Amino acid sequence: MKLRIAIQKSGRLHEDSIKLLKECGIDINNGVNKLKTEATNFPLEVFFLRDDDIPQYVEDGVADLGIVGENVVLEKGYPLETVEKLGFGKCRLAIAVPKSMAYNSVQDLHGKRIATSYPVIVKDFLKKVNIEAEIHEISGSVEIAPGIGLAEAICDLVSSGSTLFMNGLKEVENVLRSEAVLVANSKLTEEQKQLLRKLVFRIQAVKKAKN
Ligand code: PRT
Ligand code: ZN
Repeated sequence: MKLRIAIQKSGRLHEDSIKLLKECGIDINNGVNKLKTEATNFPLEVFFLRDDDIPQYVEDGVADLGIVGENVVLEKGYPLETVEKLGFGKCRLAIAVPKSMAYNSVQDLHGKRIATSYPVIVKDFLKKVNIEAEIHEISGSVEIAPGIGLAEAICDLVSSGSTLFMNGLKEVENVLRSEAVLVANSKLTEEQKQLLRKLVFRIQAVKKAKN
């Protein structure tokens, strides 16, 4: 019996995900350009996927575990179990508007068009603050939307803030704080759960050693 874990194939979470497994004493081959690999000293199979696909693979039980940003987990909305926060991939999902726009409160978003790759989370946020705005879903380069007249505001991931700054935007609402998390399929067998506990125990030890 093995646990199957899905991690990002390439991108911001790839390196840190591999590093975490290594720090847990799990030896795997670095898998760029590979679909999957096996750990040599732990019953773990590693799948390399696009981050957006990870929640569904875990939900479908093709993988038992996944490492992915909370932002993606929430947007997809599957009933996965968040087992552990991992302390990397930290960012926030924020609403930003052109620097020149007068902005006093969330009321100023009323009737505006908001461009985002996170329509579900943004819709939820707008409902919570009781604002009616139009959501324009776009899949990339969200920050250029106000400049080309597609929207008056955007909602996108921010870490340093330099992308917003370079595009003449200012951050006005924090919608979500996010970091990479370990998620699990909600129907693991007892045997799988036991292995998962072993893995989580090691992850917690790695985290403790860093504090
Ligand atoms: O190919 P694949 O689909 O797997 O990757 P991807 O391109 O969809 O995702 P990727 O690798 O960019 O990000 C993976 C995860 O990293 C995200 O889902 C977040 O959980 C996390 N993360 C942390 C970030 C950022 N920080 C981040 N800054 N993801 C994206 N960004 C982008 C943001 O969208 C914006 O374009 O970086 C830009 C802003 O950065 P600053 O530093 O200029 O503010
Ligand atoms: Zn992606």
